[in-house]
Amino acid sequence: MDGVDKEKVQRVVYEMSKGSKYFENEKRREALVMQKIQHMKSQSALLTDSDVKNHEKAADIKIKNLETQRDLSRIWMHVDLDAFYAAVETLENPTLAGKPMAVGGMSMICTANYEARKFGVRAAMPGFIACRLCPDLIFVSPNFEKYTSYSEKVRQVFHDYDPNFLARSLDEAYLDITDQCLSRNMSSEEVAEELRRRVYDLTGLTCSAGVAPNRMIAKVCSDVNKPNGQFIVPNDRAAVMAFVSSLPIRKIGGIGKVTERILKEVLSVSVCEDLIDKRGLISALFSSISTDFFLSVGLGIGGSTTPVEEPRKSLSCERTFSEISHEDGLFAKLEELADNLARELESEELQGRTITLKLKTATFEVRTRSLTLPFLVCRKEDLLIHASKLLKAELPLSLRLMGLRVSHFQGDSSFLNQRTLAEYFSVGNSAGSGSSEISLASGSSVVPSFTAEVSDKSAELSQKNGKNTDGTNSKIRDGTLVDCFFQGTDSGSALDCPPLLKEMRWIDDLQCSLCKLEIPSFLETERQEHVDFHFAELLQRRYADGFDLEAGSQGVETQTRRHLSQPYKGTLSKRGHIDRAIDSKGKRKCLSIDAFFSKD
Ligand code: DCP
Ligand code: MG
Repeated sequence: MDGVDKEKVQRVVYEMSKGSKYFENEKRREALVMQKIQHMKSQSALLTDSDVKNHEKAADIKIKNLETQRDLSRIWMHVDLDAFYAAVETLENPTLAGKPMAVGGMSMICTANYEARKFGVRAAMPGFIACRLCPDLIFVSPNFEKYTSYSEKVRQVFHDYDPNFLARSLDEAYLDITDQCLSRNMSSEEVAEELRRRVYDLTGLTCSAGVAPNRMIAKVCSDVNKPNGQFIVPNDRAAVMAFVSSLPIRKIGGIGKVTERILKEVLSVSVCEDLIDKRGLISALFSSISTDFFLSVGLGIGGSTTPVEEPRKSLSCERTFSEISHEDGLFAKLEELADNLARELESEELQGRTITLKLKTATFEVRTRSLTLPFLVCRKEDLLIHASKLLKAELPLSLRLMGLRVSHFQGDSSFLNQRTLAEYFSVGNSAGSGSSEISLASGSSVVPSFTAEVSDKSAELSQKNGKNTDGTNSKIRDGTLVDCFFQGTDSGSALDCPPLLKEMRWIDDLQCSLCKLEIPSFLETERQEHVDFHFAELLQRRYADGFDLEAGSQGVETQTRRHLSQPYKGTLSKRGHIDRAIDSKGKRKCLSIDAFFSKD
């Protein structure tokens, strides 16, 4: 973005997206981030100097441990092709060379060449905004077959340098070049130059490379001299520390826009070195896993051994499209996905039990809906039957993305440990008032519920921070639909909560206790959506099971309605009541999850 008039770009993007659904969604997200920042600031204000000192000591122990894991024996290279899709299109049509062009359409751009980037045009920008920024912009429609075929050629070269190279996408990969350097008595710089030349000779594409003792730093390095360049951090602790000391935290994979803002605004952390300086506060305010991650970033320590290849856990495909709300159109998309996925399952000889439907609505809300079958499926027809049920339950809908995933393949028995929602309900319902606890079968890894009385300040702080007094993490994120529920009770006590969601927590700050899905804590939006999903699912099922959310005859359900209708005004429906959906046999129909989600 050097030389780009950033102010102009920001102004144009703001003016052209103002009032759009995307813009409204961004505003909602912004409000949540602000809420999170305020919450963390108030947590921070509660800390005494001695609290911080104690946390610093704990962080110092972690740092000592991390240092023992520092490995300077391997040489990693990260390679990333330059303006990949755009470069392929230019090779196929040389008249595009030197002219600003983008791959994509008016609704979204996949990438732009470097000439267009000078105007501020970039990936994931709507094409109509790109046109305003660069009126001469040429659009080319994407052709994924072409990109896959070029990627295969590039991978042939990668294979010669590291047969176990780790491909991260069509245009990037990590290679362990230690053996190349040793056996051919070449420096890492020479190996990188040779590899880049060979990629160019074979395909006509340029790429950039980064070399470092671990993958985290190598990835940052490949961006330093992009395009068509390389950058090396030698295998030496001092060199690594010097490189990360002034490195902006945002350059690190895993630190996105939201984490960057939280670290900046709450802790005044902007470069990696600050993560070590602020280790006491970081340890006090973040989970153990996040603290470990931030400290290893500050020390420049990343993965240096080739990960053992795990058997595939799932197979999926998804499509982004311009808004579709017509039922036929939505089911046609689903059929297309089922067809595609069935072919891939067939080619990999896989069959799975769990089908997951991912939906991104026109208002940019992402939802996932799953069902686990008692038998294996792989045929298009089977996928379609079950996925259609999931889609049907969501109608009416207006979508811009749909995805389909199959998981729990033959041989994967992890789903057997999962309790179904029905089981939770049966235990919960037998408790009547919802005051009893449900203990999960998986035992010690499941942390205790957070119903314990909080007596002192540090315990309160830990509790708010998602940590139990024993240091384990339990609380689900703040600012979620569930939070409204927890905090909205008259007594303010978590004891009034219904049993299902009292039991929902992030095991080891990673895994959802209800469905075992793993979502790291820094993926905050995804976590929030996941919690909201379980909560809506609970309400939907309860309603379908015959509980009356309105009559107030069931204690728990009365609470449900009261608390949902507080911060999420109109949650139950914009008309202020739930439709009494009765089918032709006089049975209550399952309400769309939308009924519980619709916001004013
Ligand atoms: N891509 C996409 N949508 C995005 C980002 C990328 O479809 N939001 C596609 C198009 C890119 C390709 O993936 O060409 C590789 O992504 P990169 O982030 O590596 O971007 P480029 O290779 O285009 O550019 P760079 O030179 O910055 O690597
Ligand atoms: Mg690239």
